[in-house]
Amino acid sequence: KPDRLTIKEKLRHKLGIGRFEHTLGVAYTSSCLAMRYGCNPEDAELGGLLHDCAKQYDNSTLLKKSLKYELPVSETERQNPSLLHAKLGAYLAQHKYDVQNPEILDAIRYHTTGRPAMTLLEKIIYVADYIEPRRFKAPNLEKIRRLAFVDLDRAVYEIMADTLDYLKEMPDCIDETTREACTYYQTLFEKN
Ligand code: DGI
Ligand code: FE
Ligand code: FE
Ligand code: FE
Repeated sequence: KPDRLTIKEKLRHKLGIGRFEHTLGVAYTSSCLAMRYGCNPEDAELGGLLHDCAKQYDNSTLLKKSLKYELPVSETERQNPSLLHAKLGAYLAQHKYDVQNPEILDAIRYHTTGRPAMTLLEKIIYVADYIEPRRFKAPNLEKIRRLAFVDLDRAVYEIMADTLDYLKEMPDCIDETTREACTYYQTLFEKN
C-alpha cells in the first residue's frame, strides 16, 4: 500500500511550496467531505494529495510525457496541454506512487474537467480542489464552501457553471468532457 508520508515528502520536493500547500488543503478538505458523505476518508485524502502531482510540468513537458506514456490526447488537449496534468497525474499516481485503486485514479483523472455521473469520490476531489482553504479569488467561493457540506451535487454544478462562464471567452479551449459534464449536471437540476 502506498505510504502517505513518503508521498507527501516526494510531493513537497516536486511541487513548489504554494502548490504543495494547495495539495495539503485538498487532501484535508477531501477527507472532511468524505466523512460528511460516507466515503472512505483515507482514499479521499490520498486522491487529494496526488490530484495535482503532474501540475509542475510546463506545457511542452506535459505533452511530451503524455505521448510517451501513450495517453489519449485530444485536439483540445494538444492546444491546451495544461489540461493534461489531470490524466498524466492519474498515470503517475499509478506508476510512480503505486496507487492501484481505480476509483482514486479516476478522481485524479477527472478533477479538472469533471465528467457526467461522477462517483462520490470524484465529486469530493473536484469540489475540494475548488474550496480548499488556500484557494482564493474563485467566484462564489464563500457560498460554494458552505454548499459543499450541504449538497455536494449542487456544489459540483455551481463550480461547473462558474468554470464554463470563465471559459466562455475562449470557446475553442473548452474540453468536450467539461462540456458534457456541465450539460449533465444542468439537466439534473432543471428536472428537480
Ligand atoms: O490544478 P488546479 O489549478 O488546482 O485546478 P484544476 O485542475 O481544476 O484546473 C483549474 C483550471 O482549469 C481553471 O483555470 C479552469 C481550467 N479548466 C477547466 N476546464 C477546462 C479548463 N481549461 C480549459 N482550457 N478547458 C477546459 O475544459
Ligand atoms: Fe489540477
Ligand atoms: Fe478543479
Ligand atoms: Fe488542484
